[in-house]
Amino acid sequence: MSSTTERTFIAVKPDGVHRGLVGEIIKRFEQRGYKLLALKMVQAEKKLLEEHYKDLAQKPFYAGLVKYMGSGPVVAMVWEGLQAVSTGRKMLGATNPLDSAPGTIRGDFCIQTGRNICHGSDSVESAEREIGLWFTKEEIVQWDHHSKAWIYE
Ligand code: IDP
Ligand code: MG
Repeated sequence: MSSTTERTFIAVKPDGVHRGLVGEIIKRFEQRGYKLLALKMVQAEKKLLEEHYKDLAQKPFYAGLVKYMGSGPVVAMVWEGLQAVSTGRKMLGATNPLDSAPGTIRGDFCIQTGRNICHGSDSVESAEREIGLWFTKEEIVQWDHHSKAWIYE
């Protein structure tokens, strides 16, 4: 299987921020070897959250999900590297933390689907859409400019 460099949108949800897990989640992506391209703490507007989760608009938990995501600040990030989308999802674990393998972020730190502490894009296309929703172009660093002095390939 070929590996491609991808960008993914990862967010620490309000419960993850509240519980002091921002550093832990960042650490795992850094340690794995992904590059941090953008990072900010946001008290998200309802409109942004509704747009972010628009594919779930028909689900019974949608209103609660938008409320949960707006209940406090979110730490929004863009990470880049080989297969960042699918590997990011593996690192987060299953949506229902009770099904998340130990060793994954959700599998190590939570037990409820409705309070599962982190978000990760589920495809390259949704990553692109989500990055565009949460960040302006100027907020995303261009590591290319520094690559000669940088450790990554
Ligand atoms: P994902 O976050 O693993 O991609 P999605 O199916 O995209 O999972 O759902 C988005 C988020 O909506 C979940 O992370 C979780 O916070 C919430 N969610 C999903 N299913 C339920 C549910 O059955 N009850 C309550 N919240 C849910
Ligand atoms: Mg999803």
